[in-house]
Parts: sequence; C-alpha cells; structure tokens
Amino acid sequence: SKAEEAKKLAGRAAVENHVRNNQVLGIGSGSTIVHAVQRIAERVKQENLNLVCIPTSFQARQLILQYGLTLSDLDRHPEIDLAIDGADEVDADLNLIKGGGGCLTQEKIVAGYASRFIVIADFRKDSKNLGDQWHKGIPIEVIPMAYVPVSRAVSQKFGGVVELRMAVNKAGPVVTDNGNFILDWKFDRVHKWSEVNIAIKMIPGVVDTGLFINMAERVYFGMQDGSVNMRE
Ligand code: DER
Repeated sequence: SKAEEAKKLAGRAAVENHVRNNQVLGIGSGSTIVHAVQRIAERVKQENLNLVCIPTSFQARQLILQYGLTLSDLDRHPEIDLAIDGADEVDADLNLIKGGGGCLTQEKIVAGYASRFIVIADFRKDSKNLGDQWHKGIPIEVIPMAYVPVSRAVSQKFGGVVELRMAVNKAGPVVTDNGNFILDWKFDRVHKWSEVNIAIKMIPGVVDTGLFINMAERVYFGMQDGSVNMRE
C-alpha cells in the first residue's frame, strides 16, 4: 500500500542518516519501526556495526531478536544514544500523539533517556494540529484500580469523552506490557498540550500519557510520491 511504502521510506531514511557504529539504540513499537529495524539489520551485516538495542515493548523485543540484533536493557545501558520510534500524529510544533499501539509508557521512557529522539511516520501522520487526522484520542496509561476516577477527572477538567480501551483478541480491557489499562481521551478542542500533559500526568493513577511534548528532535515523513519530508 502507499502508506506501507511511505513507512519504509521514512524508516530507512532515519537509519541511513543517524545510525552509526558503537551506538546504544532505542527501538520503538508499531509497524513503521519494522522497516527501520530491517534496515539496521542490513547495515549491521554489511558494515559489521557494533550496536545494542533497547526495546520499548514485547513487540520491539521480539523484533530485535527476530532480526538478530543485540538485545539490551536500561540496567546495562541507562544512556541511549539514539531512539527511533513511530507516531500516531505529529503537529506543527513536533508534538506527538503516541500510544495507538498501547506501548506509550516504555516508549516515553526510552525516548526520554535518549540523547537524540527521531520519529518516523507516513504522510497520514503529518498534521497542523493534533486531532486533524488522528481521531482515536490521546492514550493514557492508568493503574487498573483507578481507571474510573481518572476517566472522570480528565473529562471534568478538559472536556471530551474518555473510553477504556477494550481488547479485540481477549475478553475485557487491553492490558499493557506493564499490566495496566489504557484510556483513550477523545478531546474536543485544541489545548495547550504542554500544560494539559503535565496536568493529566499529575492525576492520581495516571502512569503516563501519549502526549510527547518537546521530545522529538526531527520527524521523517514518507510521502505518497516516493519522497521523504523531514521536519525539525
Ligand atoms: O503506539 C505507538 O506509540 C506507535 O509507535 C505508534 O505511535 C506508531 O505506530 P505505527 O508505526 O504502526 O503507525
């Protein structure tokens, strides 16, 4: 598909431009990152690169092992040189919505401890304002015992509708890699995202939000015409 081709373009451009020998890499989650990992594995083989990879989910961990890359963790490598990850939407200020795949908490940890955080995405994620193209809301990871009061607090403070993310291939709610629930906050207006992010994070029971504010250094967008746009 056009989108899949675009994901591949973005993933490969980021790896070409930023991966080099002796790096500690943060590996994101989702479908776009698969193309980046494929390119990393090719380069490791061709150039005999020495790299270690820190995963952001069980999916990323499996991906690292599947492509024969060296798996590590934050205990051994608490400083990450470069984190590469996808996004559900990117606004004009490079604020991100992430968490469509439910992996936002470990993704934000890895991005947060990386010297450089590079995002890869297809053209459908390139927006002016958050919410222009992504309509599934902002994911919020919550401690299961608190999901009802957290839902009420978010909608009372910021409006919109908050829904518990239900699993498709399992009865009941989605349970994250950390054993928590996910709320999807379908906001109904543009907000000052940096303020809202901090306010939501402070609500008792919230683990983290899918708002990545002032974190991405640059974003590579694969485009329909086979080109790659870079914003920073
Ligand atoms: O869930 C996530 O945070 C993913 O990284 C998401 O933001 C991008 O997933 P995709 O590459 O499959 O669109």
